[in-house]
Amino acid sequence: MTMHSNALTRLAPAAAALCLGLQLATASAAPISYSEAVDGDLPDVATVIGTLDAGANVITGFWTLTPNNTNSDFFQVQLATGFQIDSIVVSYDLERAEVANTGVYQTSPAFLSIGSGAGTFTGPFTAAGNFEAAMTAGVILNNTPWSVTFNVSRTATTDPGGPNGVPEPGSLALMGLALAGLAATRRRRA
Ligand SMILES: [Ca+2]
Repeated sequence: MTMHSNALTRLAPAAAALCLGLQLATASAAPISYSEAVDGDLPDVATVIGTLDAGANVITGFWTLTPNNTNSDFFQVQLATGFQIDSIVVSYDLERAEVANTGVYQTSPAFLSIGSGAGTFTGPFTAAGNFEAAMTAGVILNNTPWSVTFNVSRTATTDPGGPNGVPEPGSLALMGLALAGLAATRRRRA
């Protein structure tokens, strides 16, 4: 057996590994969906509650008058390499929360103040790291709801299969045929 005739057997595992890698990359977790009503009251010290995925990552909570009359809800989310935050939407009823003091920041790799109060903060924010929302209200009606939505997409350079982010079976088959053809060509030349 010549060195060239081994090309196919060397390339086949590589092609299989490549296909598996693409499948794993697209079989990612769903966008974050955190609700204080379901998942528990957020603490007043920011803790990471999840990693952002493509789509609308929605965190909802509510300010309560108990136990300390100044309920503060802090949380952090992580942005992985290959994703970007297109916009962050902070929403609450100003009529119910007169002294809301809320802020959204990127805390790593560098500190960046993104915006305060209710509103839409338009990115894209592309630096992988941690983002924090500090939701604090002073004068509120009890059980005033708030929400923070991170709209996330894949960055263009890491999108494996176009706008939908899903590799087409046809393109994978073509890639396999190309690798097999390359191996066959090199074998014939041997
Ligand atoms: Ca709360």
